[in-house]
Amino acid sequence: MTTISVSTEVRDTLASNGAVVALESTIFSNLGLPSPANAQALSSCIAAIRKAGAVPAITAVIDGVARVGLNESEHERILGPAKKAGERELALAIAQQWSVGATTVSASLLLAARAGIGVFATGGIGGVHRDVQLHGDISADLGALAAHPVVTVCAGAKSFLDLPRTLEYLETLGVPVVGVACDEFPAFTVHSSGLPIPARVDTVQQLASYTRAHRALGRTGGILACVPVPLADSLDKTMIDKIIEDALAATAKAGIVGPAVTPHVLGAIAAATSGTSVVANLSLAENNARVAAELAVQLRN
Ligand code: PSU
Ligand code: MN
Repeated sequence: MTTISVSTEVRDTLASNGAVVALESTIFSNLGLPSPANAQALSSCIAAIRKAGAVPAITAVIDGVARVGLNESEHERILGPAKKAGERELALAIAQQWSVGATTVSASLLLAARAGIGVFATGGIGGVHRDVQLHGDISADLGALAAHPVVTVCAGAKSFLDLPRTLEYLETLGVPVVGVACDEFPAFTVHSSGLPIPARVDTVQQLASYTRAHRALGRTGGILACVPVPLADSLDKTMIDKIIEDALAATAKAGIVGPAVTPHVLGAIAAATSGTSVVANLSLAENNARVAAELAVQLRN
């Protein structure tokens, strides 16, 4: 039994040392972005990757099969209702034949690594949630970043998380965090969190050199490359901070816990910002896809 099905295009590209960028599917499902922005995000990320000379490899579980690389006719499957599949749910999604399992960052990193893909793009990673001492909620994304030899290109972590603790936790796990033309950890839809990150590169070429050195040392985990949302689409930090406070309070009041927290808070923020958070989300996702594709192209040489 082949556990992971890799598309012909992705397999052939990897075999000929071509550039491939893995993408998650949660961000494109109803759990990540509202319709029709989710479809827009999917097509703009795919277009940005192809334009830069790389091949997109969307990860998902479809009809009980873990997939790396979807055909265009299958895209609509991940745009609709889906069940969230983190790394630990992958085996369950296969064994129980989930119709659509939307892969999170952690699940996508496992699938990318198994397929031999070294670069992955997302919007924002999961992290340590606020008030972690009360509920212990730390995203499985962080452990997966440490476990799989894949560079994740992201716009930092969502600002409703505890960003200082998220950075500390990444340090504990030994995950290198590097700013791409920035000195501070980006806060997803906000250009900067104000928190310094210890490493900076100014070009994708420099990021590729860093990645090669990381690999040459035999490090088994990944690198977190942080690319801030383009300034023109960045949300105002003070405005978003207030909205986040309200969204978190509403989520707690509704008794929402565990994996349902992130989709609920994202939905509340989108509603309260009358869609400007969605515009920022689209912009950063496309930008990350482009940078990831440029990196994948560089890494071929
Ligand atoms: N960022 C978004 N939309 C999302 C997510 C992140 O803008 O849907 C998803 C990603 O798939 C990420 C996941 O891996 O949320 C983290 O969920 P949790 O906090 O439950 O680990
Ligand atoms: Mn969680």
